Amino acid sequence: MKTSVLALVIVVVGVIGVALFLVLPRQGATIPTEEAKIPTEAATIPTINIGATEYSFTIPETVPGGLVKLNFVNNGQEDHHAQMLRLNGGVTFEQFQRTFEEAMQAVPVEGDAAFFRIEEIAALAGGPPPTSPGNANEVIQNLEPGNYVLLCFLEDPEGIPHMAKGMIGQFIVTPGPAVMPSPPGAQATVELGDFAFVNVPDFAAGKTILQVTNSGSQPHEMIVLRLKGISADQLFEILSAPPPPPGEAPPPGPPPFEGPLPVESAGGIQAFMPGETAWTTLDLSQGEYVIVCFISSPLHDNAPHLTLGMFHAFTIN
Ligand SMILES: [Cu+2]
Repeated sequence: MKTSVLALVIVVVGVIGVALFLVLPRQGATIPTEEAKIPTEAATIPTINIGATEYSFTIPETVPGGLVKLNFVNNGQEDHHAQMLRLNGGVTFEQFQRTFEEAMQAVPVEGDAAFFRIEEIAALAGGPPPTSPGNANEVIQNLEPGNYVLLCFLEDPEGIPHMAKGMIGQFIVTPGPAVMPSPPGAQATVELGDFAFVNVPDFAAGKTILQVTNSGSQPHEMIVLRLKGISADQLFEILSAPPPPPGEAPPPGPPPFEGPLPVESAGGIQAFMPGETAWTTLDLSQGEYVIVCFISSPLHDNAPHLTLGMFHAFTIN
């Protein structure tokens, strides 16, 4: 998704600015300039730039709380994403780092379940979705103040998750402005439920600001993938195959497919908590797509949500 919604936001902010200008009482030249400026500034959602490459993030040390637009640019050679986590109150970056390293060491023995210990000290807090090299994605989120980390779970060609190669970022969210900017105007909405994508709109080609609400009781995500020479049924079969036991390589051939999955990252938003709403800009063209939630459910033997119903195929003509 190379293009941005900046132009639209400028238009929206402009419209709000004009509306406020029309609605606010005018007192001629007696209004001090500072006061007159406040409504326009409060209506702007600040943009935070996040960069990704092999294997690190760039992000400002501090980010203002409240509604922010996260503009994620992949400057690398591999796909990257930025799953954000908000550390529980009192948890330091050092404590997170220690827990994270212990979890990574436990993966060969415990498998993906080792990551649940990270969730004991942090909450999944959304973030930009998988993004292919040279491309960008935008999400708008309401950030609570606190200590945050970014993780890239995507794997290198050897199957090692990027976060194990140092792809961890950190930032602090400071208290938000007294007057919140207005939420972005969405053209479509979708809900993430237990365990289904609910009220999925008819996606159209071109740009759509999609409002995404987690109406379930578990964290969920919405990852959009474009299919390249594979059917949705075939992809489902591959993704829902049980993973090999921890520490074991996948069984040798005959493969359904070898090498990287024949899919392309097409936007979405990383996992966030129940009751929260966020926005993501989709820019889709003609083709076959699926929406997937890869989060696993501790209540269902760690089965990925995609096997419980969070796998939705659609076509754009
Ligand atoms: Cu889910």
